[in-house]
Amino acid sequence: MKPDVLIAYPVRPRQMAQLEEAYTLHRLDLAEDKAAMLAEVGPRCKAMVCNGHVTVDETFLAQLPNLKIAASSSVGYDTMDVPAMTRAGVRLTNTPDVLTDDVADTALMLLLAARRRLVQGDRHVRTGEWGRSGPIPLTQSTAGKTVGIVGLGRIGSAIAKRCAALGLVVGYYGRSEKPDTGYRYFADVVALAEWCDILVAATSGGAGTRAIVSAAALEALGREGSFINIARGSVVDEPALIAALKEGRLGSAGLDVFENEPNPDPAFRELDTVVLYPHHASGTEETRDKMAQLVVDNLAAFFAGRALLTPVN
Ligand code: 8YV
Repeated sequence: MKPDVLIAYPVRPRQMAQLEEAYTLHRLDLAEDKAAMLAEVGPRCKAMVCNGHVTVDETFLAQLPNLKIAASSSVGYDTMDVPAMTRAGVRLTNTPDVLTDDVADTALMLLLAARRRLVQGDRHVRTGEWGRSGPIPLTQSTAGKTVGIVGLGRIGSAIAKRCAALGLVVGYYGRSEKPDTGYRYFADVVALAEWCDILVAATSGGAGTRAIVSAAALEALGREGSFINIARGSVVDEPALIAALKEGRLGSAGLDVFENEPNPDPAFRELDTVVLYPHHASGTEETRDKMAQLVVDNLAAFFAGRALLTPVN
């Protein structure tokens, strides 16, 4: 008898085939009537595959009374109530490390694109506007500037390394100082924003970091400053960000994440000074393959009674 596994969000086809081979899959992601499906198969499912877009709260868990493991294809788990999962005896695994390089690369891509107005410049050439009215206005340099990273974890550290290679001076905010890094530490995000030209959010989401990049921090960045977000939309005061961009009090922004995904505030569309990306920092064939394989391997370890590869709780 194959164990029953709920698919709340699918992984890559290659790994879906591996899951299909080992388990009886219940495709909640494809179900028209999700409530009916959960009521029918929920009690049978010992395992679940999900990702960072799936909300796992007490109500959801109550429909999966025999769930023992949730394998998420994401490093972030701010949509999941981990204490409630632990209380319910549900292990959670995520996908750290394998996505670090692509996410850090995306931060740099957004940073350079925002400061050099890549999207505006592309449109300028494409529409023939260059020939009609000459070049776009001058843009903002990056080398020699200061960058402040909010959250110097795995991804933040990878961003810091790339920034240093570009000739940026690196400072960071975190809950505690990491003296071995050689980067300048700030115990306060506003103080970091006052010091730096470019602020990059690389912290995890959730209640503890909600609007940690405040209106005051954005104000401190100023007219030539940039804000880059590859973390979560919740970590910045988004209305304040929109207002600062609109009024030219913030120079530019590069955003991979938003409060309301996949339908961000339409105000962003009107702003030439922001580069938008559809929460796709880990969205490469290579990385999504590795993330999906970790999901498969964590489930295999669980059902074989071995230690989980990347446990959260
Ligand atoms: C994913 C992410 O795009 O890993 C994360 O936390 O935000 C992204 O890598 C998302 O979870 C969908 O899989």
